Amino acid sequence: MTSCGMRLDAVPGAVGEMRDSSALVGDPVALRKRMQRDGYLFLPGLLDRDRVLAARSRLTSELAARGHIDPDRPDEAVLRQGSGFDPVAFGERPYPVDENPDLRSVLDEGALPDFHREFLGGPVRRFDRNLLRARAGDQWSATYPHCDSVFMGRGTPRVYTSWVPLGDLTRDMGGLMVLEKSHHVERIRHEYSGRDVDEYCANHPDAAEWLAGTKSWDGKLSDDPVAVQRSWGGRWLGAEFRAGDVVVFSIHTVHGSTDNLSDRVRLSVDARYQPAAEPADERWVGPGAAERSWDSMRGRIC
Ligand SMILES: O=C(O)CCC(=O)C(=O)O
Repeated sequence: MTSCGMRLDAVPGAVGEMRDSSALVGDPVALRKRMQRDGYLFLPGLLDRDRVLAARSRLTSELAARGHIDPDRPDEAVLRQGSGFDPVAFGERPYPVDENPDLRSVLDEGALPDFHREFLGGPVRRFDRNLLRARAGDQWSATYPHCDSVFMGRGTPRVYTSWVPLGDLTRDMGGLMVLEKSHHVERIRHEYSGRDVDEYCANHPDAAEWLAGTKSWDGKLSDDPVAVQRSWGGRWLGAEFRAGDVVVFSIHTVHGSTDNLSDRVRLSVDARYQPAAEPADERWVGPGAAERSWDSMRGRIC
């Protein structure tokens, strides 16, 4: 098991399996208690598998049309070497969900919004900005450790991410990993999670560079997942994910992903839900939410 090119399981006890919480669906009190304790809920088979696969199909067709995957086996999404595939340009972008009706249906109808309504105890709002991830190749095979709080912490803290694998992921394809009980680590919460990717120190000499966009922070907790586990304890937890599974986690849960060591493209989407009546981070909702803009930069006295 590697992430960002580093072996996570070199130290005994450093990795483990996510706990299956699907038996708790229908019992919101138990779900909240489990979230409070673990910082995530792994819900295998919660979603309509056929819908998830149909949503995937649209993306693999796009990849095939652009010549990035083997056209004879588009379902497998086997990467064509030298095809110029750029996982960041294709994935890692706000995804226009409306252009993929099956994905829209997964996110807005049935089990997923029902789950969030039950879990949050009332009407929910899905963020308008949803991220597609395509992970493949050496350089972009994983996501570095971070918390979502630094990206979307300007509204209610009751924002929950749903990470949805678009397809069956064998172990060598990697997938989401969460750091066990990291949402309880006070220092992460107060030092790292207190920051915001669009904030700069207005009284520092480099303020103009932040405003011009020549200086920025990418929200990383660290680019070394092994050091993160050693420093903060807990295990990196993962699973072998299938289409139809979902992992829900809090904005204070440290997470990232394991490397995709296979020859196939790993596709997933992350969508966020919060109580409809609570304040929402303006960068993620409403018109223009899809494009992150420097207008959202905020200066503070540091
Ligand atoms: O899919 C991944 O590589 C990581 C996903 C992630 O970081 C997120 O959902 O916030």
